[in-house]
Amino acid sequence: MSRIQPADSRRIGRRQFLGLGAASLGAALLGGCDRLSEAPSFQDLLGSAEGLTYRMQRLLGGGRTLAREFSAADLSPDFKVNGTHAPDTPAYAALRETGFADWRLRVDGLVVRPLDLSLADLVAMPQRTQITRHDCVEGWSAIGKWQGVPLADVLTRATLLPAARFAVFHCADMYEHAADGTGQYYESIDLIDAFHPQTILAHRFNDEALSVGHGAPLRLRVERQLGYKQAKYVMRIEMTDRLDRFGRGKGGFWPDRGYEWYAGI
Ligand SMILES: Nc1nc2c(c(=O)[nH]1)N[C@H]1C(S)=C(S)[C@@H](COP(=O)(O)O)O[C@H]1N2
Ligand SMILES: [Mo]
Repeated sequence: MSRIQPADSRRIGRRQFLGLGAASLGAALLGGCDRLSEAPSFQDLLGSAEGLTYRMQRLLGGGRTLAREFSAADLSPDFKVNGTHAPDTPAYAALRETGFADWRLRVDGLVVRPLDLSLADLVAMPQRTQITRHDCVEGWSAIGKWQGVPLADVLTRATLLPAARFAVFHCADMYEHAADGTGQYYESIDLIDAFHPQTILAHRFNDEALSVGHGAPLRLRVERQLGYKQAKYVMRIEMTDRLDRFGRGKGGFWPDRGYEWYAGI
């Protein structure tokens, strides 16, 4: 603990970051950390109170600690639908009509090979299932079972360009109340969370196809963070070197409205 002090935050640099993480991080991820620590927005984060939580998890936890997993007996009988219950756009309605047969996940931005993946493509990839607790910032929690494709596998298939530092998730839903045109739901995570083994693109919930309420056809599960990071209705994953060109510049729909970008729990 003594080496981590707020006043010293800007000096937690690349060497300590790499030194502490090197034992457990793979070579590809290590490259990511290196780049991450040099990003201007990452440096800003380190200077803030939120940055302290971020560094605690990243340095003390090495970035690889797992969120607790539960057993089937722990599943919540009611897992609330929160936020958008169904995206209110003609485009989403059309996709829903055909059971998402025409839906494609676009993966682009700072990648070598942009991808367009159908649900069938995603189902054909290696799957991970996990029973975890979802914690909403509004004060409720629920335990659910999620099945999907590790995001790491999708990103490996697309192959990141060296400048990539964040994954931005563009969602299908629009919040009408945003008069400045930033009403589309989006979220973002760094490469450590993107390559974390429990970070999956889920298409099944409690042994059934993901319902529209819970984010059909695909939603993010990033299990060490709060509910609003768990982007539903994911249409596109854009790899980027900076977050200030999305929405109002804070890296997510709720972060743009005052919540922390790094919502670690
Ligand atoms: N696209 C999108 N993703 C979203 C939201 C949303 O409104 N739209 N709400 C967030 C919040 S605040 C929570 S708590 C969870 C709710 O997920 P659930 O409806 O499956 O419980 O989704 C998150 N992801
Ligand atoms: Mo939430």
